[in-house]
Amino acid sequence: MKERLLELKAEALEKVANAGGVKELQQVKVEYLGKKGPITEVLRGMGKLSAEQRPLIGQMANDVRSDISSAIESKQATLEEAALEKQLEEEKIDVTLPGRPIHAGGRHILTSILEEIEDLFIGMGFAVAEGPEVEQDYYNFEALNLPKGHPARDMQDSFYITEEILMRTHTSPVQARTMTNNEGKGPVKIICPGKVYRRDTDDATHSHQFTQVEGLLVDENVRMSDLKGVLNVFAKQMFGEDREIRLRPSFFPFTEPSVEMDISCKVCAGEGCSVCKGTGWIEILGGGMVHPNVLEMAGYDSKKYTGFAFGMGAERIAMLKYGIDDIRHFYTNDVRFLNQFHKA
Ligand code: 2NL
Repeated sequence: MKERLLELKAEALEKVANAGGVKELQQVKVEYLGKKGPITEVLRGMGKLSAEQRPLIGQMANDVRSDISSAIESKQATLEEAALEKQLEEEKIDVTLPGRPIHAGGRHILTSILEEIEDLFIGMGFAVAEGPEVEQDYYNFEALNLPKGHPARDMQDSFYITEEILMRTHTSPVQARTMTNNEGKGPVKIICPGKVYRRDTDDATHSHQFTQVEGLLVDENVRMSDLKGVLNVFAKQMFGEDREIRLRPSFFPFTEPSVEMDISCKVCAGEGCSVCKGTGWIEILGGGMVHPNVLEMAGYDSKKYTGFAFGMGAERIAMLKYGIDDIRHFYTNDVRFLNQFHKA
């Protein structure tokens, strides 16, 4: 029996030593230490032994079991360590490789310029108001002193949906709506940015859809000098403190008197060049005192309330500020054009 146990031990230890994987090792464990294994078999036959032999063989069998068991355990640890080592080796990453570049998006230049204009007027106490792009004839024309038959609302200049509904041709209807909603009370102090639509043949300076920002201030004692002051702050903050403004008389059906504003040319500092066509001045927006008819139609007493209004094309502002020579660049979305305006 003693020989049999030593034989089993040698056999088992050899198999443990030769086991190439955890699975194989597990099989050896089941084979030798399991309930149906040869050692259990030996223990079962102990009844035939003498009283002196029995404890000796019992002890020996237990020693053999525990020797095999610890051999398996240590082999298991070795195998696991080797497997981990192999995995680490295979999954090694080269931290010195260059990373993949992440192409982060950026704001469209038109969005940036709109935010800049908005922030600037918000800084002077204006609120931002928005309204529908598909508008009623009443708010787009009638309420702005453009009655039916007026030459400035010629069918050919607008996109009509029905006879009474059209794509707004300016953002003024938002202001007409805001005034109407304010029920004849002051102050109204808003800017209205948004898309506008005009039937036009696209070229370098015209687009059938562009972005307008209009401003409106209605209250008691609002004067032309208030308009001039606000626009002077706007021009200097947008284009530089060294810029001068000037107002020239003009005409709009919804303002009286009406003006156009120029800023001094930066390229030639007033001397005259190709950018300002030799005049030293560049036109940037139009405005004036809100026509009494417009105030009255919106429910204001034009003897008590006055107001100023102005409007500008956001594309034109961006073109002047950044030297962009074609309005179509804003809508063609060539990334080489757009990326120029992304910071870092
Ligand atoms: C331009 C000129 C202008 C206005 C817009 C306006 C609005 C109301 C009443 C009176 Cl509710 N006026 N807006 C006034 C003068 C000029 O826009 O060149 N836009 C691109």
